[in-house]
Amino acid sequence: PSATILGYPRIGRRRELKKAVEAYWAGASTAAELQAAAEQIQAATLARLTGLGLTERSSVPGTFSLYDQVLDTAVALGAVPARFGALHDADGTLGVDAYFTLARGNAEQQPLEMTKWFDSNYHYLVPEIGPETSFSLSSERVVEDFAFAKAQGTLTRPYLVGPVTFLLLSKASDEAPADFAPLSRLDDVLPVYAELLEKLAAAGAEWVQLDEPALVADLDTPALEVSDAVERAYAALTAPAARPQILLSAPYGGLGAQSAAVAATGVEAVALDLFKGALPSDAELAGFAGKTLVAGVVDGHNIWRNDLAASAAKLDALRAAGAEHGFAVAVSTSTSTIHVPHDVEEETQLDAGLRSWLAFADQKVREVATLAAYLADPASAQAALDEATRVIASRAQAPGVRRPEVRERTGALTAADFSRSDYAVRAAAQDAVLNLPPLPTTTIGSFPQTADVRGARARLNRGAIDAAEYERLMKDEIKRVVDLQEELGFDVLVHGEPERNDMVQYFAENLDGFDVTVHGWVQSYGSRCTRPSILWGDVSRAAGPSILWGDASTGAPITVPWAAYAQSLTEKPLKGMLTGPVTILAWSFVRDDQPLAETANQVALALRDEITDLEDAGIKIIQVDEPALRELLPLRRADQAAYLDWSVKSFRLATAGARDATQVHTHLCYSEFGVIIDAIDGLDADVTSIEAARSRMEVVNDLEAHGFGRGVGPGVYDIHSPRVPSQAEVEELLETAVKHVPARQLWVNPDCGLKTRGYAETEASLRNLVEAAKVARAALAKV
Ligand code: THG
Ligand code: ZN
Repeated sequence: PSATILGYPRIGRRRELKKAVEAYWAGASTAAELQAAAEQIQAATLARLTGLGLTERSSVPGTFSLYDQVLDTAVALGAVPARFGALHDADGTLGVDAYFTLARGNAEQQPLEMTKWFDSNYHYLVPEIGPETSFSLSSERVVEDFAFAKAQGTLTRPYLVGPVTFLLLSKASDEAPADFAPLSRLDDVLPVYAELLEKLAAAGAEWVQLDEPALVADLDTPALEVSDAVERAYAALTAPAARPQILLSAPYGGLGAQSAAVAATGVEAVALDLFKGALPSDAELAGFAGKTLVAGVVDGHNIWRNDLAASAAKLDALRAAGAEHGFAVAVSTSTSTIHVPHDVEEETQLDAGLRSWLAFADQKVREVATLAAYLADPASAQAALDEATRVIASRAQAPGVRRPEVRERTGALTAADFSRSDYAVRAAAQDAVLNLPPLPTTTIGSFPQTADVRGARARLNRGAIDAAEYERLMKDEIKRVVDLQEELGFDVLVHGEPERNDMVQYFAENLDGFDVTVHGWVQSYGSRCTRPSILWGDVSRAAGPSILWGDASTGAPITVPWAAYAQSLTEKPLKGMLTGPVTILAWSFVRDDQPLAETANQVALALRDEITDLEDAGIKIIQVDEPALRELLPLRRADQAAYLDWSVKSFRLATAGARDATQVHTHLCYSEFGVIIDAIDGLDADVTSIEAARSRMEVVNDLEAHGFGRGVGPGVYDIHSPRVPSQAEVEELLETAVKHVPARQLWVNPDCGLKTRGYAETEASLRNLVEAAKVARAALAKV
């Protein structure tokens, strides 16, 4: 095909998939009803994509999934970890219940681990592969989905995670020896892939898409080993006579050193990310002779309208190279459009100007079609190119995009704005004010969001209650949460964040330069979605409801009234809660017209203003969460230092205005702390809480090796599961922790916020946590 996209949202325009799978899990619908819902979504997608211009055979990607594409591939290969026992049906297949057991766990087994898909906010399930894993074709769902689409009149291009990426993203199983690498099983998965390709060909598939994003990242496996795997994998997969043609896709960046290996394969087409990655050199392009080069010039990962003229220039260069070297050129998105919402047209509440700057998945399909028309006949697309140029120019001039008062502040920053006093000075000032016991106990910030709390927000939004009533309901909830923490015996309290829908969207709604969507859901994992905000202009806190409240450059307080109310209920220190600049950027759609560092500093200054106001309201501890610090880490090692520099600086800019006596906390979620521990240290927070329970406190080894010198709270229980940890279990983890980290540095807290948990298990878990801390404290006193 001359125009395609690498993938399309699967959740449904109104999150129909979420509703269907959650109903099935709840026992409220049957497997047949779930299948019918899945088919309805697929049929709607086929109609939509063909209607938008993907009319050629094999141009519509078959990227539907009930939960996750990596899980789909694992299940197709039959790669079930031994710890789950026998999940296969008698006929050797893995059915929908086995599939969801791997995704969600069962009474005995934790689910497959979840982790971030490349540098996106999408999470995939991590396959567990060992020498004992047996591979056999165990699900033909991809063939069935193809047959369904064919019956609807569309010949799709079925999708699988490619074998090299599949194994590189897998982790070693519990049974595997210490030095085992899943990639060593390559030769064993290839026959199953080949069998599946053969079945797809038999069903009528002319093309298949094998996704190999691992080729654009620097992973632990040496590049030469990866190249060798690519060569072996695609030699095997291209050998059979009866197979579909293969499109190897390499989204999320340039192929770099793997370009030659990919070019040397016998695949018929290669999709390159030419939005994030550079145009290949002429020598690299020469390697694609005889293939189709699918040019990913339309960004699949962000929502800005494509600069069609710039894309056309790239296509011109490729067409010329293709004529010389003998390859064809087609047009695509750079990545799957799973990262963006369905359709800008749904967002009728947005300003028409802003809407014209945006392209969600459906608009991107049109852009791809336009650029394919350009390739065929440049004159036919000229009007569309000119229109895009005009809109992008108008965006640059629009009010709010560049505000002098914001730019003056970032322009005037000096080194002093990024640093606090020495830690020793701060620690002494904080000790004098806070008077905390050893091993102080706290939580990460959010408490369970009850149906009542969410219901109150929904009623406020549809006008059923007024702001005063909403405030009263939220204050009731805050009082309940504060009283509960007092009763449990916590040392540092939180207000529980009932007023926040999402830790990023809440701030976006209160900052100038952002807008939020109504239907802009994007899958985060499984049935869970987020609605990323749009950061389109210069950022500062918005003016308050009255002109007496806040001014033009520093705006009105956002969190202060809630925090101050909660502090008024207790003698204990109450922790103010903010979301850090890097996380606000990572979980929003961020403007692409200036460096991220500049945008991050603007957000940081708004947070800095908020910290000053929290201090003035009597808040003595302020936590600035950065769970996404690891997420934006560039995939190429060469780019990582520059990222860590600006991201760490923006956190420091947000927090360095705090007084010495104000204790600054931060919280980070994902593991692999070894990788970014220098950056964590560079944040210079007084206290850092981190996820540790699932890895049995392994992180304390990293902290010890690094000589981490400030406060640290390695999480003592995993909040991602409803399981209640026993007091003895928490005591044991604390015993481990004090062996590696000096006790005076240690805090006791759960792994993460409690928002998604229920109250019953939360109360029981927190009670055990506090009691265990008391025992550990008594043991310290004896030494
Ligand atoms: N906020 C945002 N992005 C995130 C997280 C977040 N990315 C990483 C991580 N946290 C992802 N985790 C979740 C956890 C729960 C949900 C979504 C992402 C979730 N969503 C609700 C749902 O799908 O039903 C909808 C939430 C809502 O109503 O606003 O439960 O915390 N931005
Ligand atoms: Zn967390």
